[in-house]
Amino acid sequence: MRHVIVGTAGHIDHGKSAMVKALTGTDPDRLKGEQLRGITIDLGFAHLDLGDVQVGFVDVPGHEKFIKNMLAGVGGIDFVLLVIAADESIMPQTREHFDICRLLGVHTGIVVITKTDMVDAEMIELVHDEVAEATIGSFLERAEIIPISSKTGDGIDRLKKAIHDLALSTQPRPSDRVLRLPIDRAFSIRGFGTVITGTLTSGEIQKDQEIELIPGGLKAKVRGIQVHGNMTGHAIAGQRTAVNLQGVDLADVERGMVVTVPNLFRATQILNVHLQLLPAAKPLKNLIKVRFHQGTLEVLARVALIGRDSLAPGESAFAQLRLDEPVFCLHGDAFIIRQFSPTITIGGGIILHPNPSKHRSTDRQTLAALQGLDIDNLSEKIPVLLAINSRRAMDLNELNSLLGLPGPNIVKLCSDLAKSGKIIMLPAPAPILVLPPVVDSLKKETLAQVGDFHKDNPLQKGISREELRKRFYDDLPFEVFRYCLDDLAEKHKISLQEDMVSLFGREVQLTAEGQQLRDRIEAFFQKAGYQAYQVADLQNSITENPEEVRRIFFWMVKEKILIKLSDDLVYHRTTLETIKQLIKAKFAPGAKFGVAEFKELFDITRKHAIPLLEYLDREKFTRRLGNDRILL
Ligand SMILES: Nc1nc2c(ncn2[C@@H]2O[C@H](COP(=O)(O)OP(=O)(O)OP(=O)(O)O)[C@@H](O)[C@H]2O)c(=O)[nH]1
Ligand SMILES: [Mg+2]
Repeated sequence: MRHVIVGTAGHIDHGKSAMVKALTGTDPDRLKGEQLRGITIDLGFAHLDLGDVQVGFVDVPGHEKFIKNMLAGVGGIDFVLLVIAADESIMPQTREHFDICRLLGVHTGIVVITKTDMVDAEMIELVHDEVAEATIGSFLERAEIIPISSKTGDGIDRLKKAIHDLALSTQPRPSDRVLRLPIDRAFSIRGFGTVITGTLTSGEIQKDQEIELIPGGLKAKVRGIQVHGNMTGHAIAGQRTAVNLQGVDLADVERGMVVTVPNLFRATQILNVHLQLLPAAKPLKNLIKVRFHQGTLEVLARVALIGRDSLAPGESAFAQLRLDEPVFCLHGDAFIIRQFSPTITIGGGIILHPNPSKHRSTDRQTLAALQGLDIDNLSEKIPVLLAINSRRAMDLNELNSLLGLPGPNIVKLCSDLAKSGKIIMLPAPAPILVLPPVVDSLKKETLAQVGDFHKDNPLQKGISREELRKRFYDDLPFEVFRYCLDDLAEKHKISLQEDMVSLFGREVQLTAEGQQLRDRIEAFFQKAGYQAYQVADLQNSITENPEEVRRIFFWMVKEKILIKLSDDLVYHRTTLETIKQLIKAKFAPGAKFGVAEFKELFDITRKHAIPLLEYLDREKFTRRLGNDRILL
């Protein structure tokens, strides 16, 4: 079963709505004003069942004042029926609608010549020739041209068959995109609450799923779904869909918002685009204000041309659009711009970056980046998107908020890129993506920093990890820091010990004078033996250069040459070793001894004995049991 959305296009009064009614039996002009005035004001919808093809019609208004509404409908169509009345032939909105379809990337359609009952055969022939000429070089160049009369029913069956055949021969919509349903109508039904409708342009929607409305970020639950008037559990891309939302008020929903999956996308106000100016437009000046249309939304925007002051008719260029309000767009979306006043369509194009960073890049850099994104191959764009990101790493969700691919697809794309070495992908709840040159320069900076630290602090084993991280990796996920350190350690560039980072193979270096002091301090504590000294004793004993003595003393404590049991109790490590050996010689494992015995054995006071015994307990050499110790 194929589902297609077919849009009408064409000048006012050329018979678009009459044609839809002749095809489907449904009058798409549903508003009172429309029926009274005989013109279409807003979008109309109808459904045609052609067996293996289900067609949803989006009927648009032809009046130039309502092009805004036409644009809200044309965004989601698979192909167009360009309607031209036989008695008037090509008129201004015929051209404008045709241009809009071209700019939005509509790639196929059918030309319908209506009102054939009002003219003779020769006239139809003439219109036929005009159409053939006007479509040369466009997506409609090879389109069927079908004359019909909605009044007599002439040609309607032929048109149905053409729609059926074209539906089957057009590419199905890519299913590899996440849910997007740009809202074109919102209303409230008593007993149900808020209902929105729109063309499901990508992905699918399920009953009971949670959705988010962007912009605004409102969350809601899908209470029910209708496709062509029938309740259903889910709807897929290419279907006209009505969704009953639970948890939002009608006042919070409007045309232009998009229904999508929760917690992935953000609205944006700056877009980097490739912009094409129509040949019939006036030259476009830099920073001019325009009306921006994408999906079902319209906002005012300023066009900042990149690297040029103006754009000539028919030309194309890269530009930045600065929008008055936030919108939800993705890389690859097509858009239209219309002149601020009078409102006529002047151009359109493709969004290349929906959320460019605000940092100042030169025009040259921006141009190069945009050229890198203006290509077909999706996987080649990913390193470009990483490179132009203002931060040095991105997580997978952040990347995907620009692309909108389903989870498994984006993971596969990135894993393949990582395998070929084009990016580095680090495991994390949302994998972290970083470019190899970024990691290379981080590692370089890290090595230089560790080296400098050694120079400035010869007595310290190394720089603390945290200090290093803060200095170079503060804006980066922890995974990147760990990856760089682990990689440097693996390559024997650095050593990692506890929380210290040092250059590989580096020993603590003392000057000759420092070495001498170190020896004297060591001798001092060795001489003390079991009668431990205090730090103050040391300062009284070695009086010159107290600052250096302190530094070396603390370094020796860190190196565990000296063991500090408390502020006034410092032992040389060999003394503590001797104590252990003597206890072992005197007692068998499991034997008990008391504080008195211990004091006696080493001829020390209680003041020293207790901290020493507690130290031995901590070392798991002894275990306390009441007032006694058990040798382990
Ligand atoms: N004789 C004849 N009249 C037609 C035919 N198709 C449409 N009309 C008449 O032309 C007028 C306009 O038709 P619509 O279908 O409303 O035209 P439209 O293109 O939808 O107009 P807008 O939506 O306002 O742009 C109506 O009065 C129709 O009855 C046709 O094939 N033959
Ligand atoms: Mg109409």
